Amino acid sequence: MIVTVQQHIAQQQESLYPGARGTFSWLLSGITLATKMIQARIRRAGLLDVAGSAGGTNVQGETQQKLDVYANEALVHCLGVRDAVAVLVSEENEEPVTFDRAPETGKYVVIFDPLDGSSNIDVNVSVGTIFSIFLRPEASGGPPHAAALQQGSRQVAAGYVVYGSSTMFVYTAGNGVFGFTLDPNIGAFVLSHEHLRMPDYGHYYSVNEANAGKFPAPYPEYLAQLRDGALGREYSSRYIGSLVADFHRTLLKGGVFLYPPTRTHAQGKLRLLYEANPLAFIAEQAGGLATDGQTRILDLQPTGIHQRTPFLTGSRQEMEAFARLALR
Ligand code: AHM
Ligand code: MG
Repeated sequence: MIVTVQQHIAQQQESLYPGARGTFSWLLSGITLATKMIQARIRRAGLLDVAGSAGGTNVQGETQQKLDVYANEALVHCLGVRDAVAVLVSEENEEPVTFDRAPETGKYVVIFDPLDGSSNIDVNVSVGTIFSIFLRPEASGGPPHAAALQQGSRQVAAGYVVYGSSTMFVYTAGNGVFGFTLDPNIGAFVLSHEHLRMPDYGHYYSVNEANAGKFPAPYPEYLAQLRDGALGREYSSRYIGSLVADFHRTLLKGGVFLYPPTRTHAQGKLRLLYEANPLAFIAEQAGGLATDGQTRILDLQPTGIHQRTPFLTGSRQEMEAFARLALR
C-alpha cells in the first residue's frame, strides 16, 4: 500500500485538527507541485545549458532562465493561486509578495529558499528547496514584514526537498518528521521514511573548514575536540556546500553541521527565516538540536526578512558538547 504525501497530509490534518477543511493540504500541494516542476528542470540542467548557449532559448523555444529564477517563479505561481496564502517571502525577492486576501481565507505566510546551493548546479551536485509556514497573526492588516517576522517556534510546518540521487520531500507539521521519495514513474512523492529520528550522535562533522582560521572561540577548540576523539569516537568530515544536502545527511546519520560566524561575517552566511528556522524545526522534531552558538534558533526574534545567523545543528551529544564549551 503506498501513501502519497497528499494522503499523508490529509490524514495528519484530520487527526490533528478534526473538521479542518483541507486548506493546509491544499497549500502544501502548491509546494509539492512547484518542487516537482523544479526537479524536472534540474534533471535536464545540462541539456538546457547546451541549448542556452545557442542563443538563449531552449529546444521548445522557451526563453532560458537561470534555474534559481525558474524555481522562484514556480513557487510564487503555485502558491500565489491558492487563496490560503496571504504573504510569500523568498530569498529571491527583496520584499515580501503579498496577496489581497480576506483575513478568514488568507491565513498563511509561506517563506522559502527556492533553490538552495544553486552554485552546485553547474557541477551536478545536490541542491534543494526549503520552506517555512506560519499563520498570519490575527490582527495582521499591518505591514507584510511583520507577519513574516515571527519566532521560529511559531512555525506550523516546515520542510525541504533535496534534489539528490533521488528527489525527497521531508516535512514536519509539529508531529514528527516524515520523508517521501519521488517515484518518477507515477509522479508522486511516496512515504519512504516514517517518523524520522536523528541519531543521538554520529560520526560526521560538516563545516567549511577553509574558514576555520576566521572562526571565533570556541569553534576552533570544538573542531579540535571532534578531531581528537575527545567525544569518545572518531569523526570524519563531510561538506557538500548545499545546506539541504548537508542537513539531510546530518538528519539521517547524525553528527553536526555548523556554519559559524567569521571575523568578517559576524552573523555567518546562512539566513534565519528560510534556512535556519525551518531546518531547526525539523531537527528538533527529529530529536536533534539547533542553535546560533548560544541561543536556540527557534527562540530568535527576527528583525529583518533576509537576516543572517550563525547556525549549528545536529545530534544531541555533539550539540551538547558545543554548549559545554560555549558556557565556560
Ligand atoms: P545560497 O543561498 O547562495 O545557495 O547560499 C547558501 C549555501 C548553502 O547551501 C551552503 O550551506 C552554504 O551556502 C555554503 O557556503 P560556503 O560556500 O561559504 O561554504
Ligand atoms: Mg540558500
